[in-house]
Amino acid sequence: MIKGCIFDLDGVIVDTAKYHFTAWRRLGREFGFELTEKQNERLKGVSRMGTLELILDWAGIEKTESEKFEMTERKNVWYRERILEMTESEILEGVMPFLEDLRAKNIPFALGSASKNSIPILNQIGIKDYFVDIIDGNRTTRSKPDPQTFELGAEALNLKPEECIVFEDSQKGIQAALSGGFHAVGIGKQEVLSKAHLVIPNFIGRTFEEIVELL
Ligand code: B16
Ligand code: MG
Repeated sequence: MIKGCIFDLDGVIVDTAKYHFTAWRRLGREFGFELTEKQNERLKGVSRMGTLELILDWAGIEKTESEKFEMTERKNVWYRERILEMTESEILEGVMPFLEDLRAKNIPFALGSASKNSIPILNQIGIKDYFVDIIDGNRTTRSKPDPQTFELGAEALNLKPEECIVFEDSQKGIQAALSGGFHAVGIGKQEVLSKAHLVIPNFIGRTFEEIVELL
């Protein structure tokens, strides 16, 4: 029986992928690399350092550990400048009614994100206190596709993986949910997230019961 939910943040609750993209492209341009939208797709759900390493690899550039650290810090300053301007109007359509539906039915839910900026983002959009717990990149030691993020989420909800639905927009996140034994719902395109148990384009008009029935 499904008793709780775990939500990814970027791409599920808000569309911060576009802000990550702008900041990574700015960094790439410093060493003559032009990041494309298509490459950005592959960065979804990947940790900050993992993202830089992929970009350097695509650009054919090598950097020392301390240079890489400095680069990720700089990118994060640009990214944070943008997210600190976010407002609740940036919550993706359909998300608030869905969260309210869960609350009305006493279905507990947690956040399960790779981002180390999840708390400032949730504060900006005013929904931090909706979550039983916030599992993010500051609390995990293994990145998606490892299931650790969602396992900690289930623990916080006091539920087993098979009692939780994970909502994810990235292939790595879906992989993480599946390997942890969760019900995996993809938010986005069927062709991108085909491994998920169910794919929906967004939360508009959805209820918890309807999703459970479709699984
Ligand atoms: P930060 P999610 C992920 O968030 C993003 O999808 C990914 O693009 C980003 O690199 C990662 O967070 C780390 O973010 O630099 O803020 O720590 O989709 O798992 O909510
Ligand atoms: Mg995501």
